[in-house]
Amino acid sequence: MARIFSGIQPTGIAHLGNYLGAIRNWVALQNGNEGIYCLVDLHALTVWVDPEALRAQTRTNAALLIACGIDPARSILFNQSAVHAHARLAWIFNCVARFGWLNRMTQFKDKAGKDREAVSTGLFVYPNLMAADILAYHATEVPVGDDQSQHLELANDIAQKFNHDYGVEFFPTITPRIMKASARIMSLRDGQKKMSKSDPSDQSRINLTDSADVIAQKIRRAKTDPEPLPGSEEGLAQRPEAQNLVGIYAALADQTVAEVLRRHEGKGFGPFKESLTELVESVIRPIAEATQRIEQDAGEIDRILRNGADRAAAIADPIVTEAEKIVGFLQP
Ligand code: AQP
Repeated sequence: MARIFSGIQPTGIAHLGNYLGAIRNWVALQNGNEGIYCLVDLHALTVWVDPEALRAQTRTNAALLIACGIDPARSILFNQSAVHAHARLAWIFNCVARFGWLNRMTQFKDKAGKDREAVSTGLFVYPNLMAADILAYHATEVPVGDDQSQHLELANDIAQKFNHDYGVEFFPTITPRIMKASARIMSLRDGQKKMSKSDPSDQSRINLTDSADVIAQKIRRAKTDPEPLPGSEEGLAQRPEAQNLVGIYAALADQTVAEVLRRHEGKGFGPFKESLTELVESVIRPIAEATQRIEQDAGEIDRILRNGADRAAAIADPIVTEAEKIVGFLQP
């Protein structure tokens, strides 16, 4: 039985990319593993977020995860700030990780853009906190989208350097679990950019709480090209938007891209988008309805998260206390 850790930022509402790249995988991995799933509100603070919105989005995303199939009786579901071990270990990792390592992180470059001087220092050390999230549990399996691969490599570098510097074999090696087929779902407005909660255009993503009408409208307006669908994958080269829509279809239908193309070869995007809309709606409708139901009892969501935090702390506190002993903190 492996210990799995993964997290999602409550910076907005989880979208189809989060679902296909991560959440769907988390649900499946609950069988036969110990799942620890976290609403990473400390990470959310690395860019400005309104406090009331952060609280509300933390509850909504908790409801969404439960609606998607995360079972809080089996898995541990909690919000990161409620377990202090994350911040304690992150500080130690801030002192282990090297500035140059963080400087190479492409997510930082993308998010900071041209105005590096003005972004929070939290955004820069984000990967150290992510390493702490995982290693505070000695988790070894991390199911994430492909966009997080570089951060996981860095987490392993940090673990190794800690072990080496202090002459211990304390932190284990992390294995990323990346579902290649749906690892990177792209924006509906720009096939070169990943679908993201923080994209200013709501038209760029399908939120897991979107109504059928909104889904239909977003897919109808999704950027495409004038060519019909090709019969094989080579025909999708240099057509990022077409590739993205076919990829979403394949991931949701549990088919290969080749199978989807065989079935839709020669069709224009009008009819293909209609089939895709039906498929997306059939997956999202039950999730959105269950989320609405669960959200009506905010007290129950808070109880679930409190209970999850207690269970998480029971695992992480002794591990982080041991790390603190290793680095030489006096524990009177
Ligand atoms: N477009 C995507 N395709 C596949 N997987 C994705 N993930 C995110 N976007 C895609 C995966 O979802 C998990 C949770 O992501 P996150 O909330 O921690 O942060 P993120 O990767 O930065 O996602 P967003 O939506 O782009 O959030 P914002 O805009 O707040 O930064 C991760 O496993 C991620 O790989």
